[in-house]
Amino acid sequence: MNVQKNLLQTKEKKGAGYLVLIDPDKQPVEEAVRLAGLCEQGGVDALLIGGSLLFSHLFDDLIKAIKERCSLPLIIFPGSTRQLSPYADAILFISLISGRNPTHLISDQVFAAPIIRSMNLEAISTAYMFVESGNATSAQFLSDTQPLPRKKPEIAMAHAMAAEYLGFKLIYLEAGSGARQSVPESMIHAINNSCSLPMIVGGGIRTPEEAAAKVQAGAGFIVTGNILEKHRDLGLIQAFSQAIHYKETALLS
Ligand code: 1GP
Repeated sequence: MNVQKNLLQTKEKKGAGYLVLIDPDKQPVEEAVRLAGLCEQGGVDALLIGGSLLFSHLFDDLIKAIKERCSLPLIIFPGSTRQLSPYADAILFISLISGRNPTHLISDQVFAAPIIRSMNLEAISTAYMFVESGNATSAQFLSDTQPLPRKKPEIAMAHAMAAEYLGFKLIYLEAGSGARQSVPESMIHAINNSCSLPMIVGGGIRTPEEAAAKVQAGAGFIVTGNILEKHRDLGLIQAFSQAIHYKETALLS
């Protein structure tokens, strides 16, 4: 399976794609497997696995257990170079381009690349940008970088244009897990008008309406994490899927 191609086809067909983040530190393996099953039933398009920290030593076990019970594409969303596994389908190969910390711009990638090659994992080149979100998120603290100011979309736009010229395949606009304020629609809109790369948007998205607003502004993919850890509810997952898959929803109604 070519995961990147699969994601782009999903976006084409459904209008936008729905990704759910499963953080290995936030739940025991059995709970994560159950959540993955609900996601599959509820119309989610792919799962992201990863977290800012990794306390759990069961990363491989978790991925294997989910793979056994769920057929959704499993994509590693690595918080560090320790989050690699040959059992996943792909990895977001991210460079934190909103920051100026060389470790996360290129150094981590140099250490990870040979291992990813030996694991035969599909690497999806992703320009990762933190956006100011009203509170200090773990990812910002741990990466020792400053987020993009939320009221200055032109700075975010310039980063997105640079990402396109540098050859990245995706942009990930991140407010941070548990963010008080999600990425503003005005910023998504500005980037969408100035750059042709598909955009993943996540962090602090708590309702299907909020997800729909991001899609309307130009997000190609929406990520939710925390909200489903709190409410492991099939109805909520379905509501997110319908809000995000606007083309499919329009056809069905
Ligand atoms: C983090 O965007 C994801 O990268 C998910 O954020 O947990 O706030 O939904 P939440």
